[in-house]
Amino acid sequence: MKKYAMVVGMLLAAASWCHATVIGINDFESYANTLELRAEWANTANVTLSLNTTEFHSGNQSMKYDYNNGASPWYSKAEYFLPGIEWGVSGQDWTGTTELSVWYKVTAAKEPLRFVLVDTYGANVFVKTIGVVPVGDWTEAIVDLTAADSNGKLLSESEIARIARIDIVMGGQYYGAGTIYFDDISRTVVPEPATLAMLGLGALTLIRKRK
Ligand SMILES: [Ca+2]
Repeated sequence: MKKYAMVVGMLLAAASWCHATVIGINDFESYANTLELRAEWANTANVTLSLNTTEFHSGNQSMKYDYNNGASPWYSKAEYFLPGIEWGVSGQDWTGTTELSVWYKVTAAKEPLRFVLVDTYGANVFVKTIGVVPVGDWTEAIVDLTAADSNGKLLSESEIARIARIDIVMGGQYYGAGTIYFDDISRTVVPEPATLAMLGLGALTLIRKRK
């Protein structure tokens, strides 16, 4: 019985040790100027991206996103290739990621805000439309990656293990212009119960071998 008490103890220790972890993706503090930001953030024709030092959620800087959807391709998109990925080969392994968090501030509103996760093969594997976000102060958009996206699609285990790009899209619905600032993009990782169960099994195996 002592051994089972030990296993339970180890499980509890593992559970408290494996709490949720927030992993920063981009806080826009590393860029010296707009050119450096644009080297990492590509954009479509209808959006102008710049480093901004007057509006920010953290630190001293954010990304200003000026768009005008009144011309082809009738939407705006900024693409951020995640560090360390090899396009077409391997992405970042986001296994265990439960949510994506992005802070934004709107000073001129017109179009619906949308976040898209793209895998290393260029497929849009998770599309979440937040909607037309109103003018206001800094707001956190939390995208639940464990639930279905705006198309009713769930992220598969293989897709979440090869995330390569985050797209910030202002969808073409009203073909208008607006300005929105972005800061503090992060993701939260929570170990799955299966991981804890595996730890428990591992502990049991160890104890049995010691008999
Ligand atoms: Ca910042």
